[in-house]
Amino acid sequence: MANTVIIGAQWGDEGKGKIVDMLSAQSGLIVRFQGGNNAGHTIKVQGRETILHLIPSGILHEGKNCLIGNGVVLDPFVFLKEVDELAAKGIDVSPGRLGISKKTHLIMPYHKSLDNAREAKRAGKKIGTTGRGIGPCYEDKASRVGLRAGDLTNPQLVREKVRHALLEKNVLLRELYKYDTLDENQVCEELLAIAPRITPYLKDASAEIQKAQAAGQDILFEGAQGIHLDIDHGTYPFVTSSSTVASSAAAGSGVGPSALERVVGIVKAYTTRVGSGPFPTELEDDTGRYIQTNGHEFGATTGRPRRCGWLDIVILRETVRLCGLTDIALTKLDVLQNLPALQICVAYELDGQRLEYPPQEEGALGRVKPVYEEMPGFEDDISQCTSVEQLPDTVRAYIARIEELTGVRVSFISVGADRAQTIVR
Ligand code: 2SA
Ligand code: GDP
Ligand code: MG
Repeated sequence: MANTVIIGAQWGDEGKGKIVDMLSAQSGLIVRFQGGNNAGHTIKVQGRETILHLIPSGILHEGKNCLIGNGVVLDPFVFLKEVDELAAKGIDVSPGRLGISKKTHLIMPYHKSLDNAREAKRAGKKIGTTGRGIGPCYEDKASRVGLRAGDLTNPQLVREKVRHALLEKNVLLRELYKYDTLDENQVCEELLAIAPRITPYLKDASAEIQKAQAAGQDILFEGAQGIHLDIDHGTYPFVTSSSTVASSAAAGSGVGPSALERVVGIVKAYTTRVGSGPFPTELEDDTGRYIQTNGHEFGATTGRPRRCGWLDIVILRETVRLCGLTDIALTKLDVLQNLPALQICVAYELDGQRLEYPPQEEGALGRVKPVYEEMPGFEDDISQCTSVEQLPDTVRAYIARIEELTGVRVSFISVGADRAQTIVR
C-alpha cells in the first residue's frame, strides 16, 4: 500500500478513525504522532462503536501492531483506562502489539488544572479547549521541564521533576487563578503506583518502525485533530498545541520525511468545528441544525455540539498545499441527503478582494465573506451504495467538482459510519 499519513483536512472529526481502521488491514504498524486524548476517533464495525482517544485506530485489527509516538502527549491514567476498556471487549492490548515511545511526554494532573484554570480566566476569549491538559503539557515539553514516559522507570527522576514543576505551577494556580493547588507527594505516588503497568509498553519507537519496514510492512501514520488546528498553520490562536500537518508524522514518530510516501486527507463533505475560532462557512440556521442532527455532530471526547457549515474549498486548498495531499477520503456524504441544494465555498472576499487561500493575518479569517457555487442536492439514500456507479449523478458531480477545485483525487468515499460503508475507487 505504501507508507501512508492520514490527516484531518479541516478542523477535525472528519472520520479519520474510520479510514485509519479501514486502511489498517493493509498495514503492519499504525502510529499516532501528535495530540493526545483530546482526540476522539470513532470506529464502527458491524454496528459496534468504539471511540479511541490515545490508542491508534488499528487496534481493532488482530495481528496489527500499534505505537504511540514521541509527538503525542500521553495521560497515563487515560491510557490505562482505554487499555482496560479494550481488553474487556476481548481485544489484545498487550505490550506485544502496543507500544509507547520512551520520549512521549506525560500529561500530569497540573496540566489539566492549568488548562481549565486558564480557560476560565479567558472569559470572553475562550479557545474552547477539551480541558485535557494538552496545551500546558506541550508548554512543559518546549520549556524542557516535562516528564517523559521513559522517566517512569526512574522514581527519583519523577520526584525531582514533579517537585520542580509544582514549585512554579502551584504558585500560578493559587495566586493567579485562585485554583486548587496539587500535593507533590500525592502526584508522585499516584503516578508511581501505575508506573509498573505502563513500563512494559515502553519502546524505542523509531527502532520499532524501522523493524517493521525491514520486514516489508507498510506504516500507517494516524493524525489527530485537523490541519486548521495546527499550532503554526492553523487559525491561531484558536488552535491546538501540536503540529497536525502531515510532515509532523516524521518528527512525531522518529522517521525521516522520505518515509512518508502517501498523504490521505480526510475531508468531510461539509465542514464542522468544535471550540471557538473563525469559521467562514458556518451555518447558524436550520440547514446547520439539520446537518448537526443528521450527522450526529457532537464531540467524541467532550460531547460538545459541533458547529456545522458548507464545504470550504479555500481551507482545503491550503491543506493540499501544506500537506502535499496525494488522495482525499471524502466522508459523511450520506449526511447531505435531502438538502435541496449544496453550496461549495470556492473563494473568499475580503475588503473588496477575491482570495483563493485563507488570509494569514490574525483575525482576518473572521472577516471574510464566502463566495459560493451552488450544486444540486440529492434525495436518494446512498448509505448502501458500494460503487461509484451506484451513486446518483448529482453526488458524482459533487465529488468531481471537489476533485477539480482541489486538484486531488477522491480515492475513498464514505457513505456511513460502518467500516463496510466505504467505496474504494
Ligand atoms: P485542545 O484541548 O487544547 O487541543 O483544544 C484546542 C482546540 O483544538 C480543538 N480540538 C478538537 N477539535 C475537534 N475534535 C477534537 N476531538 C474531539 C472530537 C473534540 C470534542 O473528536 O470530537 O470531543 O470536543 C479536538 N480536540 C481538540 C478544540 O476544540 C479547541 O478548539
Ligand atoms: P475523527 O476524529 O476524524 O476520527 O472523527 P470522529 O470520530 O470524531 O467523528 C466522526 C463521526 O462521524 C463519528 O461518529 C463516525 O462514526 C462518523 N462517521 C464517519 N464516517 C461517516 C460517514 O461516512 N457517514 C456517517 N453518517 N457517519 C460517519
Ligand atoms: Mg474526533
